Amino acid sequence: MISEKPGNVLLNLLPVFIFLMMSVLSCTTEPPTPKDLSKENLIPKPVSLTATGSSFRLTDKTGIYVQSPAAGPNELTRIGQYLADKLKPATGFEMLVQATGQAPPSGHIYLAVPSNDPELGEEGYELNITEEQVKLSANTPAGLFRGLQTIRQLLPAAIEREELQPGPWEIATGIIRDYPAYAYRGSMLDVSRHFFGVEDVKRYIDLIAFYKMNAMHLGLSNDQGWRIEIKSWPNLATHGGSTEVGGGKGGYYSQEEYADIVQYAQDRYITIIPEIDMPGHTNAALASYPELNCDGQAPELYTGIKVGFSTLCTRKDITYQFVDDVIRELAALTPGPYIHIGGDETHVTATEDYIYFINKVQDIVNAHGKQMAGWDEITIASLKPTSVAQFWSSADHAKAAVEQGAKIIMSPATKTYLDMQYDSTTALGLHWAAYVEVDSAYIWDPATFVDGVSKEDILGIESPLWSETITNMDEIEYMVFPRLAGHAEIGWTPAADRNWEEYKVRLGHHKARFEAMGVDFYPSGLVPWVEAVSDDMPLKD
Ligand code: IFG
Repeated sequence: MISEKPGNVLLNLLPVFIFLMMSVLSCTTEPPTPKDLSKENLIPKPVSLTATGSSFRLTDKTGIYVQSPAAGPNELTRIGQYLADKLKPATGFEMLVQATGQAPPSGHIYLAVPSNDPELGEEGYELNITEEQVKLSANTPAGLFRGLQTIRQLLPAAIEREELQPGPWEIATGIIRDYPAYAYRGSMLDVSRHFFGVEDVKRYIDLIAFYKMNAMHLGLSNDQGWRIEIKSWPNLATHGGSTEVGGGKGGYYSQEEYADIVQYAQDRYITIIPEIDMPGHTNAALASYPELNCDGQAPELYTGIKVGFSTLCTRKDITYQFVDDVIRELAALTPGPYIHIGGDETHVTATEDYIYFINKVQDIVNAHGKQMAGWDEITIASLKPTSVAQFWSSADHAKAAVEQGAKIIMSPATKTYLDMQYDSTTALGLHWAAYVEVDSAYIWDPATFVDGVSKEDILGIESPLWSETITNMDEIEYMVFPRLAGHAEIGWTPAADRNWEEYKVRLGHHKARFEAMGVDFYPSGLVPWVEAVSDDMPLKD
């Protein structure tokens, strides 16, 4: 809105002035600013970093070259375009992305695969920054994508803002070699207790991608809601998805919407793991089809927050027709290797019926080409080594997984449950497991958390957000951040390199990044938060 008052004329000219200043800066022959790469506040902390003291400056002349034998758009140029799109709003630079068969001219960003560097593995990368070039190399496109997040964090926090910023846009020079400690680093969003639309899920995916996570577990069904269209059992979504905790309107994803979420995650090298919780936590399904109930009576829809009161009828044939149809349709929509079948809190299912059920469902999941995942109770059944147990509460169950050769995802409720209140004053969340402040969420090591479970038994770490008390994106962000940044570091950075006193200082510098990304984070009193510096401040418009 152009204001009329003369005093504001200057204000309205400010963006023009900035653009002119930037243009002068960008073609300035000013010597590179000295910068110390070792002073940057990267999360997760990289495995190794060598600083060389100078800086590379992005200008409106900087392009993105992608080493690629094939000219024209391909997966690698798409990754380059992702970076160009991320950098444009704040810098105003239209960065040209082009494929090249040989080393590009100096002054540009260069993305190169394969680098045939075994130490980097599947997701590692090397970032070699000089005054003339930013070269990011990796063995795979996923490794490049992880390295892009480091480039974002090496630029001033203002790079994350949606409106033009003054810059300058300088990246400290040096070499970073980096790769994750665990293959699985994820978060879980419970979209059943309260339903969250596609845009919220996509934002959640963007935020965990920024911290190099690679797995997004979606809690698609529970007592209070069924959230995914199943064409062979349509009432599951239309009736079972028609409400939520507190009696709101609920909702569900059509199969097209679910496929859109899967693609969005895949474009960020994040695997979607869908969960259909069973045989417990099934009131929404039972309310949708009377024939699924042992007594043939469909219960009312449930909008409270009790757990453990429902079960599928584990000795009825139709139950396994239902499971097979659901898994078949879901597997066809899910490129990732896992289908999570829940299995938790089955307080009204007899143990022998539970074991019978889990063993049959494991066969059904495998028959549809997927590996079964489930909460740690599933370990009382006969797990195949391809199945994965998600440890949340029982050390005995975790050890039983090891005995059966099944891998473990570590999600101890006392450390990773993002619905746990920070302390007794937190307005949102629960505290049945513990109050989990930011330090407590960080100060633990998955490899030593359960006696008898070692690093080799662990696939990785996941932080679940249960949504009994969470109703919108701001509330999600308040409970997830900043604790998830610490979980991402636990999944990526070797335990020997992790220390709360050092980490909290780096985290303090992410306030400006949270603010730039519009994340409604919890400003814990335990973290020395740092105000955004001048080049991070938004322009007064
Ligand atoms: N436990 C239940 C969740 C949720 C949680 C809330 C598991 C595996 C308590 N099951 O955690 O459904 O209600 O903190």
